[in-house]
Amino acid sequence: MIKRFPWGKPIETEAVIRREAVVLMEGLLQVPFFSKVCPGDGKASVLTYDMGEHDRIYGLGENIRGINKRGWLYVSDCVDDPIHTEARHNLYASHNFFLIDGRERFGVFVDAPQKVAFDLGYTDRDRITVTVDEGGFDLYILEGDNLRQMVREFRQVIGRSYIPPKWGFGYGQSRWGYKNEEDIRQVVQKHRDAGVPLDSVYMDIDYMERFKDFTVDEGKFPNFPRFVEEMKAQNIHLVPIIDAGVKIEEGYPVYDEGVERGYFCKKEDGKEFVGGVWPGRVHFPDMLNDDARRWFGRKYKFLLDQGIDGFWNDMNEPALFYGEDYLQEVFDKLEEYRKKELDLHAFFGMKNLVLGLSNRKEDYESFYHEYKGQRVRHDKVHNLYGYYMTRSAGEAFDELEPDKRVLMFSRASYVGMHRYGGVWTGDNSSWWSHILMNLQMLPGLNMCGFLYTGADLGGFGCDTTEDLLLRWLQLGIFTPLMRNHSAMGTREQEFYRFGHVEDFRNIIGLRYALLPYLYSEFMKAAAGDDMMFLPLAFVYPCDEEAVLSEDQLMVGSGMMIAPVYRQNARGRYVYLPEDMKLYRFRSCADADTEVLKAGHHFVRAELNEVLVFIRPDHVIPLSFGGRCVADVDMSKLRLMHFVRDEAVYELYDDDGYAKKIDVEAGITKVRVTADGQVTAEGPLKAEWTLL
Ligand code: MIG
Repeated sequence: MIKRFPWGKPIETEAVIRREAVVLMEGLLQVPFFSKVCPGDGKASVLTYDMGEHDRIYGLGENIRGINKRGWLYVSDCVDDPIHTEARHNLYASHNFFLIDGRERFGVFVDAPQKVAFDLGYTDRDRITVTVDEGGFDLYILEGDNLRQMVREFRQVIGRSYIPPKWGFGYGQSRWGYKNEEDIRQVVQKHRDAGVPLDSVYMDIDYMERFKDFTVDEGKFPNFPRFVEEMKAQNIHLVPIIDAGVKIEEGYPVYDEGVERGYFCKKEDGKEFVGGVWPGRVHFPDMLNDDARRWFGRKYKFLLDQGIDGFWNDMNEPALFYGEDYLQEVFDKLEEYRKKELDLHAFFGMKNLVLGLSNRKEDYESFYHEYKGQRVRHDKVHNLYGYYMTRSAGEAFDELEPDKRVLMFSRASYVGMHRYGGVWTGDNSSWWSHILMNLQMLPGLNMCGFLYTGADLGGFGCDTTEDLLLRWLQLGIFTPLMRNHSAMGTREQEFYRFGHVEDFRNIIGLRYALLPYLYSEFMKAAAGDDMMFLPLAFVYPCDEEAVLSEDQLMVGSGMMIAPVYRQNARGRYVYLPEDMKLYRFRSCADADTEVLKAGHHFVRAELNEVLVFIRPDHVIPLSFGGRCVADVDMSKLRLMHFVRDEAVYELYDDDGYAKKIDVEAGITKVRVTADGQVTAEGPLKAEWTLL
């Protein structure tokens, strides 16, 4: 059961959309579990909970550190900061839902669009302190005895997760710096020539005319619709980026209309707030204002009309290189420094002045939204901005493309946005530790409704290496969003920059072999408000070693993964909570298998080998691969199997586009008996072989 404890006048976020399924409680003072509740009137509110020594905490979505989040201070305050070290407190998202399991078991969702701090045993290792910045909020408390079931209950009230088109499960190649059609053609050609599958190429900010949203630079793309066609003919989807800030430039229709209709965020004095981002000076569309949101969403039509069917929304924390008013102050102050002797204090004062220009608190406090008929200062709703930008697109797609799914994922997000798009996890780095971070984030994201998600494979910042990319892909082949992306100025990291083409062909090819399973598991999770990536703790709650596992995950119903994330490793330790069958893949056509007993094992995995573990009495469908998602032949399927008695797999499939989903109707039941008999019942007519 979920109970809601409102405090003050919460700002409606529309994260929870099934209010009727939640029991409304009177006030905060009745809140169970928390030992101290200090609802702040005009100041921050504080809740504290005393943990048992070995209580574990799961959730908080996109955040650094472990699957068990205990022992750190996490802050919900969406920010664009590309250095994701373990010292960080906040990233691009605010996902305020977590579960505690141990002496007691309960769930907490702090529905508050302002800043919220989760001190989970940071100040005092046995205490949780949740601090909500000034303002009202809704506190939701869930009780239950099964973690996965509790997540489902939460997910039911926040609404169904976004579902991408099936091609969105294909491999995507991206790089900040592809200049024009020719660059993109080359990327595609090189994949096709080498037999490395590919479904999409991403277009970063350079495709635009001077970084203006909803424009295409004609110098670089002389006939864009024709180019989109040319790519489609090769089964390649182009996916352009859209940034939050709108360039200030007279004669640019998005700017002109926005000013004329009053759709940009304004300051106290009624003038539009001016910030600096890639296009130079920009205004921020008021995504929280219904009319402005509808207006901005309709702008995506410009690209949809040219054949585009996927987008990524960036810079929507919103990122702010500088606020113009403050920039002027800084210039003035620098003039003063010119006259000073730069001693220790003066020098650092000057330096910090410039460093402090970006994403500055006072700037976020200086502009307003028109939200549900009220004027609301930005910092009070800061964490909703990316959510509402993506919502603006999602709502427009429902009108413009009622029958066809459009690919959409965002950088900034809040719970609720999961209904409109997925997320990628932002500017990670080419560090080995970030493979593990990618893995550890997945269950938390799923808990908060974000199923369509993935990291920049190979790492965004810094220089990658071939082995790092290979190892990262070995995790990436399981994530719904599988995209290789990197920053301008870093080492190029398309597969063909490296020597071992075959390894890339095999690993990426394996993704396409796994597609029937991954798509089926994703769709069932979305339709059933379930998780696709689970901590072992959620499946084996009574097995202490499983509960403590931080570097393995369950993927769907029958599979466990344990990727290698250390350089020069030739294998790794894996814990098996029960007997499992290991498939060690070198390609989608070449695997050796071995049944391993429950317990600890050192499992070999060379740089070209992927480990997949199957639970007893489970089977997993595999295709023969393909050069793109459309190529994958669902009429010839193989089965990975570990059958002692009997296994039944419910394989869901559909056309990959329809927005209306009927899971029951799309399921084919595949039954395998211990003696290897395969029977199938359902819409899919396939030839089955055992692998
Ligand atoms: O400030 O568009 O996270 O994926 O390549 C950098 C350029 C802006 C940040 C995104 C990244 C993208 C980059 N953008």
